[in-house]
Amino acid sequence: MPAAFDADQRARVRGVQGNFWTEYIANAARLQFMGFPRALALAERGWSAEDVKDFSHFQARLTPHLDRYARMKWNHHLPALQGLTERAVFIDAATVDLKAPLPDQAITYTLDGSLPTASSPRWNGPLTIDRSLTLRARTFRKGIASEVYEGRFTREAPLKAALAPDVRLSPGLKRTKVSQRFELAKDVVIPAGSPSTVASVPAPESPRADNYGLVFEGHFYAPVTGVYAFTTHSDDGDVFFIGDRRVVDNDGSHGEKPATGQIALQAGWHPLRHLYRQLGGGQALRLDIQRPGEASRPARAEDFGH
Ligand SMILES: [Ca+2]
Repeated sequence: MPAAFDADQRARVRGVQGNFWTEYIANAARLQFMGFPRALALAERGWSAEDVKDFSHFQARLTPHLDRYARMKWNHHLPALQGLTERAVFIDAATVDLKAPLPDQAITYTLDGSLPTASSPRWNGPLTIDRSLTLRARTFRKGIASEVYEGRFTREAPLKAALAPDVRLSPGLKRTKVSQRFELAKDVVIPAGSPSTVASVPAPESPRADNYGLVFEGHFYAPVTGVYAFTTHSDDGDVFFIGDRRVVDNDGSHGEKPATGQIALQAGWHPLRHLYRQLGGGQALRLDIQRPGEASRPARAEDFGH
């Protein structure tokens, strides 16, 4: 129940309802897949007290329903495969450990890009990958097949650093604003003689403005050799470069949304260029950094030098 409803409005709510729009649903099997067990989740919500939200308890009660669907030969969504990321960059080798939530949910996989079937090789424990490839996997349970999951693994030699790790630079990035409407963030160019300032981290104009571009330039500090992940959140779009490589492409006209890219870097300083473009309406620009073996966190001035 929406928190904004007062007692009178709450008293008028009769129940919950789920709707299907089927213009992109090609057949009955797909309709069943989209509806089950989603319909159970809707019922769970409708019949539960407002403060009761226990997903693990719901999951435990789900299995007999999935068994019933399978007996009736109703297609349905199987609990999601775990352990596969869509894109992974690695230097020497990557280890993948896939898990299916239910004990009798079998996993099959292929490494040549072909569609996994029930007779494809069975997954039995962690797999070490030492070359670039596409891993596709699927789960099977009581005659029902899951959708196909795909992970692209890319082996990369770490990019050589432009400056050694012990070089001292001032924290932050050089920031240049261009008051002009650009079609895309990648089109933002700085007119000759434009003044620049220093920003600790990439961020939009304050207060909010319309029709401008920002360019952040400097170096990124990689404390160790390894794979780094960069996530940008932007409205409208942005593109993030390390050296010549476009690591994150979050360009276009859109509301705030994230995009992530990975790159293998040698320890040291790497040239960085981050382009942002705002048209109108809302605006946002944030950068998160994940160093090798660490959790992703917001960028800090010490991550950069200029
Ligand atoms: Ca906008």
